[in-house]
Amino acid sequence: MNRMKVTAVVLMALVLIAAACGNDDNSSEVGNNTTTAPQTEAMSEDDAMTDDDAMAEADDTAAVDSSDPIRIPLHNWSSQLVGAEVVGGILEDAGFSVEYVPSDSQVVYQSMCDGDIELVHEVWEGAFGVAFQEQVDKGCVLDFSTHNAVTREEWWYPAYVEDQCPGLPDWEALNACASIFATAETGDKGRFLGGPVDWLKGDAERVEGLGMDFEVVNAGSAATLWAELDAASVDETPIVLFNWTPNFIEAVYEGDFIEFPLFEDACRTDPEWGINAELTHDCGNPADGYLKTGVGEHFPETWPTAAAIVKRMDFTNPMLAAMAAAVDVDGKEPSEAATEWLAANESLWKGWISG
Ligand code: TMO
Repeated sequence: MNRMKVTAVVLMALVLIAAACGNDDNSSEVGNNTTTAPQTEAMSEDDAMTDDDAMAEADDTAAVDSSDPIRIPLHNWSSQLVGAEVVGGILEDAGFSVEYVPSDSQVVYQSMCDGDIELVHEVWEGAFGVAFQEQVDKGCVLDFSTHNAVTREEWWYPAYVEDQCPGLPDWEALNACASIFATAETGDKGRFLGGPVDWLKGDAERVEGLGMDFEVVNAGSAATLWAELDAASVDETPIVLFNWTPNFIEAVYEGDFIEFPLFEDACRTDPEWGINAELTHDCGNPADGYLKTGVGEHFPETWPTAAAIVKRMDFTNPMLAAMAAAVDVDGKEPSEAATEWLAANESLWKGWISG
């Protein structure tokens, strides 16, 4: 809305200037800033304000950002789906158009590098740190901002499993009772129910690196994880599955993350690091991981105002947990949850727009 008003005012100004210049082609350039010369150059020719200078200046202030839609990925967990439409809703309020693109949550970093996606507002260190950093190191993706939220993504069990497997949350205690997690599918190995394959590549490597008697079975969707947890909880069937925080889970189930050997970056890359000198991944995921916003290098170049707004966006643990709960507990559609979040937090995000 704001932008429409701004555009109208600028259009008026351009019409006046164009009339003065005797050139009525200029109004077509509103919203399209590819041709504007830097203002300093225009001014350096002559101290006096010429009509040409005025036109250049009007263009500078009128049309810095591209009018193309800003492409935001949609992934396969609830806080992200809600947050994507929150980010999009804020940008729309500021006058930009957005497009939502269902995306694989690992491949998206390559897509940003290729200039096909503008931003990822939930870069979780545990799941995506490696894929993200690879593109940041290339220079085509920017490590743009770090949210207030602190994240953890890890093997997790509901509290009743503690009685069935003494010594939890220690990973060696878990491994010692692997057989109680065995199913027809996993034979004499314990079954670890992992997330969809695009979230994490490291579980099977960890089982190997730590020599665990477990087999990783990947759920097809987040909904499968929660359905299995729900079903297991009814009769207290042993279960260990992938979970994370912030999430809706902590408001609904008691339970804990498994404590693996503490994460260090080298654990993922240096076989000699850790208790297994021959293999990587002999450690847990980061226990206090970051949540970042990553953007394609092209984004602040093409949409500088929008990028400045995105940079000010800052999500906390309670915000993300509530976005997830709106969908997974209250059964709302992500767009409905996003609309409600925007209505309830207007002064916060208006501040992100105005700076
Ligand atoms: C990226 N995730 C929060 C699903 O672990």
